[in-house]
Amino acid sequence: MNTHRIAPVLVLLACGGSTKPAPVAAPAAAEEAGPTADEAKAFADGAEARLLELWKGSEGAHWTLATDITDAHAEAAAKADEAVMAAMSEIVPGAARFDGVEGLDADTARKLALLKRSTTLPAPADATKRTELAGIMTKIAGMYGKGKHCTDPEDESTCRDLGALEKVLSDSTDPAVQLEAWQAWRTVSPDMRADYARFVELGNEGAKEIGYTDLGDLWRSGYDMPSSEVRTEVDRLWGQMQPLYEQLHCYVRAELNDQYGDDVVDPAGPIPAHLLGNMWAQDWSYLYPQLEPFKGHASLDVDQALADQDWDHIQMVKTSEAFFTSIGLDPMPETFWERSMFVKPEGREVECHASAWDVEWNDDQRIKMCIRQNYEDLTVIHHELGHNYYNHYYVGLPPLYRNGAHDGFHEAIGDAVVLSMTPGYLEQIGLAENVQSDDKAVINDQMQRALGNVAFLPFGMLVDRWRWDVFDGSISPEEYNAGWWKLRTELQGIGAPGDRTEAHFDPGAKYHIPGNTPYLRYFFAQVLQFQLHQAMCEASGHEGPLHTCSVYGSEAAGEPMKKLLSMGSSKPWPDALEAATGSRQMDATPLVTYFAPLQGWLEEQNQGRTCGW
Ligand code: X8Z
Ligand code: ZN
Repeated sequence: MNTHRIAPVLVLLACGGSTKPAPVAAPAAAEEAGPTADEAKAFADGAEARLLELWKGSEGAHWTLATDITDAHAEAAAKADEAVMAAMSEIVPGAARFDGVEGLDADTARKLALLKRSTTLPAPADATKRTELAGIMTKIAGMYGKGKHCTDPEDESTCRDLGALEKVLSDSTDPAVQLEAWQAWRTVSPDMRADYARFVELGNEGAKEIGYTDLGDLWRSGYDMPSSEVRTEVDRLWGQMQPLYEQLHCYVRAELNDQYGDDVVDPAGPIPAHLLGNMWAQDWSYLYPQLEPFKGHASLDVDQALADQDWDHIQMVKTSEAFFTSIGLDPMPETFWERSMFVKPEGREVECHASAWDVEWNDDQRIKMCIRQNYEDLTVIHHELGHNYYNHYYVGLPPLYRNGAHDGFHEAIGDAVVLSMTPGYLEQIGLAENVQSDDKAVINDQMQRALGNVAFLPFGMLVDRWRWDVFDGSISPEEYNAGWWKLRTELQGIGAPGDRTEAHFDPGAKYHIPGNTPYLRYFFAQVLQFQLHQAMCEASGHEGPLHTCSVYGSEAAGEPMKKLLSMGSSKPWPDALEAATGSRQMDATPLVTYFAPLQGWLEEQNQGRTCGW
């Protein structure tokens, strides 16, 4: 299980390669004399081979479950997870026995380090607790996947699932109707609360057993820097971008206040969470028609174009793939087209949250989505293919290296391509016409993008801020919801609509919480995608401002991308970032530079307004 599938309940790594299981413990004789470098190498290679088999089993079981949620499939997935966790309980302490051994070759040293941080959920060594933990995880993930709200629980026809409720939020402009849908989705999560608290206990116990202070400490240890420095790194990057976010927030709030009045939107307070067009207020793009800076001026309506030309899901995926091949990357394997789940099937429950997989660990690329005919899903397809391309280009590496340079890189690949979907590109592929490039068109275009990328930033940060606090006990189970809303308000400037109490469990209504997928990756990915875009633009010979660049059709632009992808996690991430971009640091300058025209425009609009909340 790995970062290329986005439901990594247990393990951060992608896998494949050698298949021979090997003993995991260092030989007893070695202990007396002190373990040697050769023994360390044998251990790392053996652990890798053993994990490969287990990961394959788990990946297959999870694919089956996610595409057909049944009790039997949940049980099989839980069993597969249990087997991975049992092996991890041996492997991680086994790897730690080689700490300080001298003369390790670079690969063995790297693999041992990766082994120690290669799980997102270590179980306690106690087998009963392990079974309990695996059961809880498949149970709450299933509650999310099957979640629906029924006005009459006896009558299926009164039920609405997440997709239906999201559509109300994005399409309606009636706050009462939106609020009702927002609240309805949050009826799926209160029942997860007790299980979630138990998961925290067991996960922390497992993390402590393998040498971490808690689960959050383990998650923060995945960035080739001391885990204690990750918070500072996040703060540094957020500091670069915060002024831009605050300007956007200020403008959006003022516009919504104009539209709905003081009773609905406090002109000086947080924006109520149900008004932003997205179930989690993490992406505000659906508000674009209401917020368009220069109304009717050269705006793009890709949703309309997709509908008018009746693009089906295959055309949408083919078009996304064609972008990647245009920059010199390989086509997806034939099996991708045969084995993927592109649309929501009839007659069975599936997990619609989009994900990308290499189920058999041998370039068995697949995506699982419930594709809708709209621009949002066109971008999500690119996002998922970015995962598939990573999987594809590192498939020849040893199993432990089949992963992103860090998890944020895996999330950034497809999104970097989306930055090249400029109005000019959309015109080239027939989804826009009469595109203009004057200042007003630029501001319109930037507004549309900022409502996605910039609005997302504090959300990308806060999901794991909440979990870190939950894992280290600063937020107790009695304060789960209050802690969530405190962060939402402080960081995002988004407020709870109506009374949210501890009878609710609003974090559980976000996929990655019951799915136990770390979220900081998406924050880092926002920063990295602009760095990568900039590097690809430079490689393509682009001249002019960053926001005018599309690398579509430039094989030269594919080179830095391929370099990054084919390194996997074989080297610390600064090496991979340097190979692709020349920089060894995550840096939000390209993002801020990209949005400079919009930021200037927002500052003018917001003059005389009190910003902040
Ligand atoms: O979960 C995802 C992807 C799969 S890795 C669809 N994303 C986050 C989310 O939906 O919350 C992409 C953006 C952030
Ligand atoms: Zn992703």
